[in-house]
Amino acid sequence: MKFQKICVIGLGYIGLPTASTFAAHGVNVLGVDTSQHIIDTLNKGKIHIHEPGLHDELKKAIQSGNFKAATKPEEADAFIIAVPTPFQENKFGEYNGVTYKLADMRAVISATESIVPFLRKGNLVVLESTSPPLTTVDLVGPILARSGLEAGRDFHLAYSPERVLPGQIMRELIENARVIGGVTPESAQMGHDLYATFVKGQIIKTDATTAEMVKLMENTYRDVNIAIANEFSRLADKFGVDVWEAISIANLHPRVKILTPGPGVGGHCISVDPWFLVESAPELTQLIYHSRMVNDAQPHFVVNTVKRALGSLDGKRIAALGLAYKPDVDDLRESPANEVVHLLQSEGALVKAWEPFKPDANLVGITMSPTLEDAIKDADALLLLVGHTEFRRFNPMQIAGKTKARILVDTVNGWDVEAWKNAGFDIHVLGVGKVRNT
Ligand code: SAJ
Repeated sequence: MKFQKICVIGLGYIGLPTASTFAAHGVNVLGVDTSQHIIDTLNKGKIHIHEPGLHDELKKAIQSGNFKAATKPEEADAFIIAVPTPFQENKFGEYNGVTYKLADMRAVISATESIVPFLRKGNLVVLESTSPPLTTVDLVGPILARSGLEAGRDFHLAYSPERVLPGQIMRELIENARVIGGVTPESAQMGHDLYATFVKGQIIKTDATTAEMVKLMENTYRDVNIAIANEFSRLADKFGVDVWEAISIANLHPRVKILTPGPGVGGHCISVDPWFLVESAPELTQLIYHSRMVNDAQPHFVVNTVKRALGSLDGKRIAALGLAYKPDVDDLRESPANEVVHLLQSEGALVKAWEPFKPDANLVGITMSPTLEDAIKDADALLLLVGHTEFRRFNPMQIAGKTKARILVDTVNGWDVEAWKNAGFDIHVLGVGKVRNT
């Protein structure tokens, strides 16, 4: 095997599944993370994130002796960088009066720097972190050159974006098509050979900057399409139309596939990545910018819907069901639900949040309930913010016995209106301009 030992730097939602999958396929993997807590947790065979199938894969990898975790890299045949690229907190770009967010590349920079002392001739370095165009060539390559070795001549350098869907990562890592962009065709080939260890989907070779663009285009395409669904929900509300019904009819057209409206777009990918294109070329990205604005404003539309259901929010007790950024995941990053809770509170509402995937989450300014019962008992309204399967499966009669609330606001079309109505609830669904239960 060409790749007997690899280092995976960054053991989060992407790095850890990737490291575990390589180890399960016979590669000796050193997982690297700057957090000693994460390293200790993993070396004990425990896990710090929730992803179906990951814990089992990791346990297998540890038992086989193929996986260990440490805070520093070692010499290896290949290095994979899978660290986060969030926004900068306090710095923004500006173009023609428009303010835009900027990528914080510090983790990519320090992960790359950590490889420099261990880089050897013939090695492969792959960046997986979603990054602005030209990062591989203009940022990673020059840092690695501090080793005295040149990318494309002495070692191989490639960009290969992860494209897996949280909640289905373990399956999609293996089955999805994978793009490998090399700084040279040889680098792309080496990347191909590395991922062929486990990828069953097509592996497409291209150059590094194209691969970076592909990743950003995919997530931006989704963001723009969710924005139009969210805008349709506001129009439907205005015109007394049920957006869910209208979308399902429109989608019968063979060339139309409208996505789903909701409380907004969250997570660490779709709500972040389009900004990397805006940052790179603000003069060319009006549609992308405005789609971000539409999605970021959707929590305000949720609050208006809640206000219509409850009248004034002042002093009203609201049980917010779900804080994750999407159904059946424990990831609360950039969650629109979080923003909704803050907006409701700013209008005087008393909100208790229940998140079954992270009941003990510590979020500034948000009161978490330890149980569902605690969240809903004294509520004036229940607000469904995430379509977790367990929420969708609620038995309306049972819930009616556990809460004094008789008003529901459903932002994800997750509940059967008739069933809840029969249990005595008045239900308001986001993007439904007429009250559906009349
Ligand atoms: N959402 C909607 N309506 C929809 C679909 C999603 O409001 O119709 C919302 C979700 O509730 C969530 C956000 O958008 O708040 C993003 O969710 P998602 O399921 O669309 O995507 P992510 O962020 O979990 O994963 C995306 C995926 N990209 C694409 O589908 C193009 C995944 O394949 C990528 O690997 C991942 O980003 C990533 O890591 O970049």
